[in-house]
Amino acid sequence: MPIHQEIVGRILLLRVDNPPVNALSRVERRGLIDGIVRGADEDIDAVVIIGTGASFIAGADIREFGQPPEPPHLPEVVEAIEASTKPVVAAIAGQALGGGLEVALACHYRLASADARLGLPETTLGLIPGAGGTQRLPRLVDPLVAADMVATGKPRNATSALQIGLIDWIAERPLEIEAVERARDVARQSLDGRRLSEGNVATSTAIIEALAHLKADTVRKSRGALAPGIAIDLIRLALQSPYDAGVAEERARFLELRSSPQAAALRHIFFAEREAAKGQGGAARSVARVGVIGAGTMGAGIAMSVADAGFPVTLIEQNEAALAAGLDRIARAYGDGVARKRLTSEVAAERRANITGATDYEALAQADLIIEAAFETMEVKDSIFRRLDAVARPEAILATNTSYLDIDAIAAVTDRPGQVVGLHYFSPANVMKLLEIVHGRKTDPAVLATALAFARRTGKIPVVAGVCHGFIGNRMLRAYNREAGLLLLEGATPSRVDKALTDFGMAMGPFAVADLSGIDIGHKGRMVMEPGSYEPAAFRVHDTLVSRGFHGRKTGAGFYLYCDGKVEGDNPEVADIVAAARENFGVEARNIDTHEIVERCIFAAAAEGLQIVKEGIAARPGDVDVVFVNGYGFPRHRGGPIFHLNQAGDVGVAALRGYAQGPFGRWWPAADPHDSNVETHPRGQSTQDAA
Ligand code: 3H9
Repeated sequence: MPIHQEIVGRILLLRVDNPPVNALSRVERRGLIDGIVRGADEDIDAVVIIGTGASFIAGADIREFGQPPEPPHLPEVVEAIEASTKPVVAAIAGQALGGGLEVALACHYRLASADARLGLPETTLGLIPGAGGTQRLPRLVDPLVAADMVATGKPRNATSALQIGLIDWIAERPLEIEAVERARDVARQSLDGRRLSEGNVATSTAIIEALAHLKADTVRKSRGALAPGIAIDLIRLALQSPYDAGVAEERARFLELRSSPQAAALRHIFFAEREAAKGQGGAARSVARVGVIGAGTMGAGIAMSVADAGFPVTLIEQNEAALAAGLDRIARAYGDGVARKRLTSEVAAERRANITGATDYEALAQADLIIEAAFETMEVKDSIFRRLDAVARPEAILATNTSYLDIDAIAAVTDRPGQVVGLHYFSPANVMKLLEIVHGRKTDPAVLATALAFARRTGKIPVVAGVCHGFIGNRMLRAYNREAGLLLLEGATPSRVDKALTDFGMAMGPFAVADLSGIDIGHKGRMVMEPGSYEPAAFRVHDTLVSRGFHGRKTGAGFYLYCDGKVEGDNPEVADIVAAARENFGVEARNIDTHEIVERCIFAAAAEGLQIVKEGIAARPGDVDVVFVNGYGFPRHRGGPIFHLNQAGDVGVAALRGYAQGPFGRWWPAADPHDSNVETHPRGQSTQDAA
């Protein structure tokens, strides 16, 4: 039985036992109702709901969302719990998320251990709480706090939960023992005021106005994701309508969203991230000490990311001045985090203290993992890896943060090519979640497993890639940028392309990104590429801008003009440069609609992604989606470029084939989602019926 019943004295313990996270599927829902029925018996004074293992209940079983809902539904379960005539105490260790928190909210008392995390993360899955969460929560905590919790999905720790009134107590003794004692204490007390659905919410015009502001802000930041705004509407409804009306509306909206494409996309990316993080065989070795080479922006960010996870880090620079500048950059970044209230000064000091600077490679002699983040040329990498090979312990793993260079060539300069791996971080490395782990031809499986485990320990979302120019993400980005560049020649403007793509949900448009990162950076990269390995027409405008000194934001002009770092408008020179490029390449300008702009750029990334899978550079399409969502600003609620292409079905495939016939069609790889070599639905997740 997934819900074990046990009687301790006259207290009935209901133990939820559905490893690994005690998600609620049909059997647990049934078991909870049965438990509440048993609790009504005369020999029971009170009921405790507790999880087995490290979690209370991590929510509804997400895997069931692909199938028709089966009774008993969670709303029935929570109503039964709340209606119990005997007090019910939720004893929360670990996660009480989504439906798990809704169960706890239906209980009459909530006791949590210090490690508890309580939240309603449904919006991150394209849903809203569907079992009374939006209606009970604002009857317990400040409605604005409730609105923030449902909109962001961010969980609260036990201390914060106690502060906002979400729980009654933090356990001071072993959870189960204290829960039974608390249940005994409350057993004879009246349940008046303990059933949240019976309570009212104190409201005011000021609160309603604040909710309206929060909603406007949330909708703007959601980039087209629907659930967060709807969740706030439901909190407002809780303030303005009786509980029954609110909960009926919540259920209706939940069912609507459950079968939406956005929910299917977000489930896809949820499972794809977990699949990508799994090992591919090989036992992980332990990593206790880490070295980082290079204290520039990237190296400093990597050092912080590692130090934040509690590892001692030795940061190496070539000389004292460069080292001091790097350590200063790190100190300022932590100071900034404190000023913005992202962390306390104590935590910042602890993390900062994990980083020690040195200029001598001998300081790396004890490191288990050394991550090189130096200048991006083969000569520099070559010399660093030779030196590392000489000083590092024989079992130490040598990693490079290169974004493009050939890891096999880097490994070949060492006597331990099996110990060499790519760890491609994204900037800022202490913030961005994505980490491409690049395995070379000779990388030992244990080294790969260690890199994956290390990535997870440092809070990253890892994806394994094989060696090719740009690995997974930058290779897809090149295809995406190629189409954006060609669209300029064919008649679009930078601002139209950028707007179409940000309206689609991209965090920024490709030309705004080019200006931000420096148009000269891409230009330099192309200069060392094999001639014929990229489309010159697509980047002629970029290259001409660079030759005229327009490198983007840092020079005050690129595709756009800037004043004090803010966009002032289009750069008027671009139109002439585009006209000249058109003439040069014999391209006629035409009217290009928004649909084509988005389709060309996104499908180009998807097609390249499919090709990457076909070549075995990525293991599965889900990995490709995870990379573009977490490293390149692709809207999560669209599931990634390949998922998006799949959702377009036959129309999408026809469009791909059409582009492959177009004037620059030779750049479109032949792979398409119907290709038998590319399994686009890992783990049996269907994109069409996953809702
Ligand atoms: C909901 O509750 C709707 C209700 O409002 C209304 C209903 C009417 N279901 O992440 P991990 C699996 S919506 C099924 O690697 P961690 C996960 O796939 C739900 N499976 O561990 C993985 O499986 P595998 C609201 C789930 O320790 C394994 O558990 N709840 C679920 O890093 C371990 O997961 C959420 O959104 C689930 N709900 O993190 C919570 N959760 O080993 C979603 C996990 O086969 N979950 N699995 O790959 C999480 O945020 C994290 O998993 C958690 C643990 C923090 C719990």
